[in-house]
Amino acid sequence: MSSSPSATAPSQKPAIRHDWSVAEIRAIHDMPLLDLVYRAAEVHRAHNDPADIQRASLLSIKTGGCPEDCAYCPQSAHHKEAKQPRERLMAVEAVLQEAAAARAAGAHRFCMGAAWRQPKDGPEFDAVLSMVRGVRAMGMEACVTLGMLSPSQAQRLAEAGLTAYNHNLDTGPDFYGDIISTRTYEDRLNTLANVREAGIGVCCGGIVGMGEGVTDRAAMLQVLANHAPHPESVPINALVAVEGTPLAGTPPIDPLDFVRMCATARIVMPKARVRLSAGRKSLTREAQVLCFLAGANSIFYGERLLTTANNGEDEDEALLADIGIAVERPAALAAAE
Ligand code: SAM
Ligand code: DTB
Ligand code: SF4
Repeated sequence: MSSSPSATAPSQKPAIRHDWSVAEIRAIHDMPLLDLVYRAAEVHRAHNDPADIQRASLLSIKTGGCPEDCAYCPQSAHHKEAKQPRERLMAVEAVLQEAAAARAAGAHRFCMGAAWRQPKDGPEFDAVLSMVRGVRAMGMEACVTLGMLSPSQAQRLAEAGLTAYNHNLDTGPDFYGDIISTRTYEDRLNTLANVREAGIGVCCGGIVGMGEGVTDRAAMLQVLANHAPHPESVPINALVAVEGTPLAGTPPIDPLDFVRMCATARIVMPKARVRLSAGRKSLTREAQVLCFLAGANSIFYGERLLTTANNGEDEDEALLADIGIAVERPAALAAAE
């Protein structure tokens, strides 16, 4: 095995650390790939059941017309060429129907995304609270991503039973300004602190393949891993380069670099759920299996992400079956509360 910082004896449970340097993380990331995957698998198996791969379904409950200017996002009102129409917030019943269908197909978690800079208090926020209560009543985990959140909004979501709030750092602090100008890294960290303070699980990760350097990727993982506690959930997205966004035409990342990112996230955050998120459609089955071996333990399940396509449920069920993981499809609920 190659030597690297903070190496652990194979049988020893690696310590959970919050004092990583960017250089240490980069050294792990850059290890020979087989050593990296082997080490990540060891950390994964010391802390988690490798057969526990969570399926999360996603729904865009309010699409398009977002005032933020995130360069990757087709929902930004700044990228008119992306032609994503602005829609209103979906009705609570329609959302709960989708949640029930996701549950029946075998989802464990239901994630709802809204293209807002921040939610407005009032009827729309109240409707989101009802959606959260409805999803929880079906026995699924509930996650929402609504933009920036005030402490009182976080508190109300916690009272509704929200399992986790997704708010990504997207990239490292030095590259961030190349991607978003309408809100700062500090704004994002404040929202994450409000979520944590309210007792909601933190879901926070980022995107690879936007033109950032490997050091930016390591720097993002450093910010995440130096939070105590670590985020419970870390989505790793590969850029989906959507026509009409400023990042259209960006060359796709090498799938092996995606594997490296999953493995490094697993090593520095041993217990977090590392989520194989956007961009999975461009990975082969074999690349996905390598990600699972390296510690990724969740997928988005269902043929749509928010506005872009995802792998079909049948395809994923077959992939999981082929690696020995059965998808249970629970009986439909009589009625959503
Ligand atoms: N508006 C909310 C926010 O940004 O906080 C929630 C929705 S936003 C679409 C959730 C995350 O999806 C983003 O932070 C980004 O990491 C990821 N994402 C969005 N568009 C993407 C794309 N084209 N490719 C990969 N990831 C993307
Ligand atoms: C996350 O990190 N990835 C998901 C979820 N959190 C909300 C969203 C991916 C969106 C991909 C582009 C789209 O479908 O619009
Ligand atoms: Fe808006 Fe979220 Fe898209 Fe940024 S990523 S433009 S905040 S919907």
